[in-house]
Amino acid sequence: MSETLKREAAARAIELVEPGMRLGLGTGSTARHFVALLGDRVRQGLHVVGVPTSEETRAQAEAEGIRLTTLDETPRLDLTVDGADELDDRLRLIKGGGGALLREKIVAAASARMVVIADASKRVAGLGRFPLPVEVVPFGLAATQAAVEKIAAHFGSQGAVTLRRAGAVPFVTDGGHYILDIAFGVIHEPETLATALNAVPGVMEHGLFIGMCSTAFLATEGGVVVIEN
Ligand code: ABF
Repeated sequence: MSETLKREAAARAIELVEPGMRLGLGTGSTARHFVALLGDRVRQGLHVVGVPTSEETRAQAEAEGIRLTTLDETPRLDLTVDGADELDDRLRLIKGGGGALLREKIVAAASARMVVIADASKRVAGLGRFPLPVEVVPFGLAATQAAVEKIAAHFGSQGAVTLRRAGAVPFVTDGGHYILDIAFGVIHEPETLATALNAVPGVMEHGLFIGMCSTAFLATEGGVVVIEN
C-alpha cells in the first residue's frame, strides 16, 4: 500500500480524536502515520495523552511532542488506533507481524474502543493467510514449541511453526520474549484456537484479536472503506 493511502486511513481515525482523550498508540507503518498526524494536532494545541504499544512508537511519539503515560498511571483508555496484518468481515484480526502483539493486546484491552487502520488488501474471507504470531517466553522454548506444534496440527496447519529470527539470533520482543510464527493457510475456528493457545504455559499471547476491534478504516484507491462491528 502506498504511504498516501496509509495516511488516508490514519486521517479518518484522527477525526475520532477529541480533546482530553486517553489514546492507545499502535505500532507499524500505518499506525506511524496516525502518530505523525496526532503530533500535528498536538502542535496545534490539542491536549491528549497516549500509551505507546512499542518502544518504536514511544520514540516516535516523544519526537512528535505527544504527552505519554502508562497503563499504571492511566489504566483505562478511550481509544486505541492500530494497524493489523489481517482482518475478516467480523473484525477478527491477526496482529504481531511487527512483533508488538503483547503490548498491543494489553493496550487494546484497556481501551473503550479499538480502531484498525489498514490497507484493504489486509481484508480476507478467512483468517490464516498471514502466519499467526505467538509470543513465548525463552525458558523452555523447545517444550513450548512442541505444544504449539501439536495445537497447530490439530487446527489444520499445513505448514511449519517457525522461531522468528533477526539475522542469526532469535527476534526478541519489547517484553524480552520470542515469537513463533504458525503457517496455517486458513484458520477455521479462531476462537477455539485462541483458547487452546492461551492454555499453553509458555505462551504469553498470540496474535488473534477477537472481539476487540469495533471499527476498521480500510484504504483503497477509491477511498476509505469503513467496517463496523
Ligand atoms: C502492527 O503493525 C501489528 O500488529 C501488525 O503486525 C503491523 C501492521 O503493520 P503495517 O501497518 O506496517 O502493515 O499494527
